[in-house]
This record gives sequence, C-alpha cells and structure tokens, in this order.
Amino acid sequence: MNLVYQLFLLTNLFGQISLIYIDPNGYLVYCPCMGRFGNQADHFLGALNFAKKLNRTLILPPWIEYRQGEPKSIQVPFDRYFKLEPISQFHQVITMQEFMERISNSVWPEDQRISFCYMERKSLRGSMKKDCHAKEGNPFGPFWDEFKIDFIGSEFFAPLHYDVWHTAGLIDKWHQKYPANKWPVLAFTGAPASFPVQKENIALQKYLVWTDEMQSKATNWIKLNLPKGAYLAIHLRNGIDWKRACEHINDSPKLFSAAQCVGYNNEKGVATPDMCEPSKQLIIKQIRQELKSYHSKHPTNGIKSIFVASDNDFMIKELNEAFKRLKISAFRTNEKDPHLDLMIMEKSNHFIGNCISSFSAFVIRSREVHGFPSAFWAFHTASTQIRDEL
Ligand code: GFB
Repeated sequence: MNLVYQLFLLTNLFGQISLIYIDPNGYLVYCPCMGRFGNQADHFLGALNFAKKLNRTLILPPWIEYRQGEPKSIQVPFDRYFKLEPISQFHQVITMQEFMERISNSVWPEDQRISFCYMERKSLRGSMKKDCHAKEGNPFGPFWDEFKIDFIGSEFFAPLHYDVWHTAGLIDKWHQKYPANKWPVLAFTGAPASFPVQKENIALQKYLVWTDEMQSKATNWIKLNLPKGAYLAIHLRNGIDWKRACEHINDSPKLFSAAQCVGYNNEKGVATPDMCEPSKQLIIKQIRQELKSYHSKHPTNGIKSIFVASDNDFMIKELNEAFKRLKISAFRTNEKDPHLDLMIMEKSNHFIGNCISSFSAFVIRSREVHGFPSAFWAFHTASTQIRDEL
C-alpha cells in the first residue's frame, strides 16, 4: 500500500488538523485477562513477539489490577509503569488509549469489531450463541468497557495458533486467513501467548524498562530506608492462594514459572514442595549460606541489609533475630505496592526468588538483563546442602 494511504488527516476537538499514521499491516490487541502482574508480564512478552512476527502494530493493553473491596478490575495505562521508546525499538506499538482516541474510528469502526478466540467459549450467562463471549465476567467486561468496545461477532481462529517459534509456515497462514486489508484489527479475547513465557521470548524482557518516575520512586525508597551498602533482596511468596497452589506441586513438576529453574523439559530437575513453600528454617539457612558466599566474593563490600518483599509473611522478626550477630537487619516497604517491591528486588546486589512464582520470574529476568546474580529457594546445590543441614 502506498504511504499516501497510510496518512490520515484528523481534525481534533479544537478544529486543529493533525496527521496520523495508520499501519497498513494492521493492529493486534488483546485482553491480559489471566492472572496478576507476573502472569500478565509473561503474556506480554509472548504477545509482543507474536505481533512482531505478524508485523502488526501491537496495541499495548492496560495492566489489569484488582483492589480489595472493588468488584471490578482496574485498568492501569501500560505507560504508567513502562517506557514506550525501548519497546518501539523492537517493534511498533501504540497505547490502547491512543489507538482508541485517534485511530479506531478510521480502521476499526464500531460495526466491524469482532472478537477472536481459538474456539467457542461457554457463556457464563447461559447463552447458547456460538461466541467468544469476550466481555463476560471480570476482568473481561471491565477491560473492553474501559474503552467502550462492544463486539458485533466472534471469530474462531482454530486450527491456527500463536506458537510461531515451533510451527513452520504459521505466519503465512495467519496472513492468508486474516489479511490486514480485510481484518485491520485482530482483537483477542485473551493473550495470544503462552504461560509461562516461552524460552525464546525471555530475552524480550530487556525492552520492558520502568519509567523514570517509577525508577526514582525505588531509588528514593532505597536511599531513605536501607543502610548504605550492598543489600540482599528476598521474595517470600506465602499467601493463602500460594499455599493452596503449592499443594499440587508433586503432581505438577513444571507448575507456573518452575521452568525458569528446572528447565522447560525438567532437564534440570523437578519442582519440589520446598522450592514452592520453603520453611522458615530453610529460608534462614539459605540466607546464611548466600551471605557467606557473597562475602567471600566481595570481601570489602559485604551485605549490609536484607530487603523482604512478600504478599503475606515478611518474617522480619525472625530474620532480625537470626542475623543480629552479623549486624544485618531486615526491611520491608509498608506501601503494599507490588511494583515498588519488584524494582527494589531488581536493584539488589543479590536476590533469592521463588522458582515457581511468575512475580519472582519477572525480577529474575530483569536482573539477567543487567547481569545481576540470583538464586532460588531450595534449588540445586543450596537445596540439597540446606536440607541435609536442617
Ligand atoms: O504476579 P502473579 O501472577 O505471581 O500474582 P505468581 C501474584 C500477585 O500477588 C502479584 C502479589 O502480582 C502481587 O499483586 N504479590 C506477590 C506481591 N508477591 C508479592 C510481593 O512480594 N509484594 C507485593 N507487594 N505483592 C501465581 C499466579 O502468582 O499465583 C497464578 O501465577 C495463581 O496464576 C497463583 O494465581 C496462586 O506467579 O506468584
């Protein structure tokens, strides 16, 4: 298509004329409807790669959050947390707000909005219509409602799928079945990506860069609250939802994000109950060991404090007691702010995360981008040695 057709004149509310760029290769949008931040971040990396391979602009969905007492999900603009420029270096993107405000009327008028799902999805409301029912339930409804999007129909894309890394010719099939001139926007009911993130997409983490505002929040917190010097960060995932999930670990050797340490084919081991839900005793033993090992590598810059991120039990008292003799204290934020916790963990000198948790996985991937070291609770050498010592 000629570039002339890609530029549209747009008159805004004040009568000013502006030029907007329309991607002739089309757009891709999806609802990050599964799980909380860690799950959504895994899905984002897969969706970014899928959009790149299809060469469609990725419409960046807001992050979906849940607040206590709120019956509906809350949609937080994508760029409230992350910069757009680094992602644009990899592939063209636009925020959902901007797309809906400036472009949707030109390429995706209300009478052409079709939702995509692999196959028919059962209605929660008892409807017998063969449909994606893309807006039924929370967060599905609130997500599309945020942008006043209603669908006039559904498209089942089976047998196509989105595993572009392992299926030759898949992209051509998508183009043949859904050419951009007939299907300018592919709107997926859920993320066109797998969970956990595929191995091939992990490297895309480097394009997820916190905004300057977010980063200063973390650096200021560290400056104001932690003793000067190196710190160890630990993630203690131990809320009631997690304890329940860990009960299934023996039957699911690759539960949630376990592949990050046991490998995608369990080539490095299997997930164990200790890795999912380490005991307090194990946590203290492993910290002691990691501190020792860190000190031997950095004799002049030993760990001065421990930063604890948790969704439930921070173990501050137990940690302070255990490391009193080493003059190392434990600290936490009081904000219940997952993103602040993530950034402080990312910036630490050493990190111990939960191999099964996608929240920990986000930290591990971000640290890998900078070459920062990390360990997992009860995994590998640590796990065998620690269990023997208990
Ligand atoms: O991020 P997420 O998918 O990770 O969900 P997992 C866990 C959520 O719990 C986070 C909160 O997004 C936070 O809102 N959370 C967990 C924390 N750890 C912390 C923390 O250290 N600090 C703060 N402030 N908040 C799994 C999901 O969660 O949990 C599964 O993958 C399933 O879908 C399972 O729901 C039970 O991977 O850890």
